Amino acid sequence: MKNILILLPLLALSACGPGQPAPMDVIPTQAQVRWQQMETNMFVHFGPNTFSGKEWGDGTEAEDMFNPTAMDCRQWAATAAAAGFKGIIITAKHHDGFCLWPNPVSTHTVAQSKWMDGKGDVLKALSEACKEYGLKFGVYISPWDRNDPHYGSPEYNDVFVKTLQSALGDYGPVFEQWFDGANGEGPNGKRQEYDWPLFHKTVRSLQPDAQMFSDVGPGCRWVGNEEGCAGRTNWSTLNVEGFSPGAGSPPVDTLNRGNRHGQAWIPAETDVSIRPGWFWRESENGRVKSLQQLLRIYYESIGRNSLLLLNVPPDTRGRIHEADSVRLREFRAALDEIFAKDLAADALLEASAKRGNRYKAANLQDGKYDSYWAVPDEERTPTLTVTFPEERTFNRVLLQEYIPLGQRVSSFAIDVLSEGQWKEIAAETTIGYKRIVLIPETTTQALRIRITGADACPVLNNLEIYQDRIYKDIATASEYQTGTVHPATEAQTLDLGGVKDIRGFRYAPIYRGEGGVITRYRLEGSRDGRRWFPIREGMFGNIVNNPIPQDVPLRDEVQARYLRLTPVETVPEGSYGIAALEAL
Ligand code: FUL
Repeated sequence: MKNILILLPLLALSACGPGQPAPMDVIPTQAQVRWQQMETNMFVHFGPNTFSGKEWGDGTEAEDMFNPTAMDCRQWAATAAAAGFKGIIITAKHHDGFCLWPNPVSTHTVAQSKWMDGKGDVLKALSEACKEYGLKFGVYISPWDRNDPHYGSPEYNDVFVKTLQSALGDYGPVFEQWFDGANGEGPNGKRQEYDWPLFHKTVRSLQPDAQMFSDVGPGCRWVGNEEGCAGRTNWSTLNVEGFSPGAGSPPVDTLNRGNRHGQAWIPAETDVSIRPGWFWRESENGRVKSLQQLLRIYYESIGRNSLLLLNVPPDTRGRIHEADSVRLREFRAALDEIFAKDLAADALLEASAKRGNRYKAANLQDGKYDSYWAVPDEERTPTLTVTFPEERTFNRVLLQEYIPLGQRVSSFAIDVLSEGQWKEIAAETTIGYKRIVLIPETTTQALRIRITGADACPVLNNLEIYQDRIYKDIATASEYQTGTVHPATEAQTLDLGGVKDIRGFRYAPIYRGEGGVITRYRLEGSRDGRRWFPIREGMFGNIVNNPIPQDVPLRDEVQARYLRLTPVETVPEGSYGIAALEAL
């Protein structure tokens, strides 16, 4: 009996060839793998800003401002589930400090509002709706708080820990805790020194499986922009030593691409809004992203080794507006059509190197996550030949690395057989959890995936091939991509041709273009161009991260022929770009 037991492992080894490839030094936790498999989640920005039209509230908003008229979290969950999302993350507390649940350590919450006579609780309603629709539930809780009187003192860290305990302790499992990097001034003008180790410990003790998002993780990282675009090269590993969320984070292009051989497994999450802003506003009902823009985002996030967190902000009723839900249905239908038929499902796969039958190339076609194709340890540049039963036409190649063993491939190429010759049609870098390569439409009977660089023997678990007839490969377009650049000392004057009633104004920086942005401003008006009167001073919320046009409503209508916008602060210092200044 003893002998047989000893022999068994040996027999297993000789029958199946070498064992499982050794993992890389840095690999994901099981919870991180499950998180990555969710692929698309819905972000929900909701709070006082929904009612004020601001992107960043300043914390002085009256609690009664939050008063949804037909609140329905089940409608959000139903919309998310129908769109194929796997989870919802809600702004439980944004920078204005208002809590969407009765947070016992705050006096600026739903409990102080007249909504549902102060008995309402958005986190309770949403967590229950998520459960009903089979979705996971996550929370965004901003450390920056422009309302809390303790902000800017050590006591605030304790208040924030209690806030986390309340939001994470009372509503069941939380799959992701979103920590925003913004760290501005509190109500008394002071900034806070955040106790990150304490915040992390608190989250871990209450929700051990929750992925913590920030610029530098520890669970997952910001992708470095709010446009829905992960790096074409995208490592899930990141160097974190010496960095912190917010101002102390690595440069945005590093966040976008990660670090090869980075110290920790911190994959990218791409957060982007379906509308120009993060919060709902009436004026943007006609500016919901087009199907083509959403498909571009899909390919540049999910298709580039990132999760997609698509923001769909509810309106003042507390419902997802029809303009957004219709677009989401179109998006789902398009994805279903594009990915309906895997043209590689019945192809013959032949690998240039073999690691025994257990790791055969056909594992790439079996639809099982944990069964993969692997080659011998010393083999770094294997080739996989894919032969179809007959000629096929396609334009997408989808590859997946088996990330529980780490991210290994650093470059690969795709060749197609054309008149008896192999012709290279794509040369790319990383693969990661999922990579979708957009290639020109090709008709052929065979193609070849050539791994051209890897840090350890490549291990892939999936190959699929598709023909996408919907996405047109648009360039990212914006109406505000051109403009002029001015020294920060120069004001902008707008002449409306005659005295008009003005209810607000729009400043548009040069989107993805030259020049910096105005972050703080002074606005004045004049009827004759000589005598000027002050209208307001303010700050453009979130404009550095998301340089979209800023519409600023005025509290009281003014009559003026001229408007003058003077920069008070620009980022970077010294100059700013302007694509438009308009009266609303
Ligand atoms: C940013 C915030 O400042 C924005 O308002 C928004 O919540 C976005 C998702 O994160 O850092």
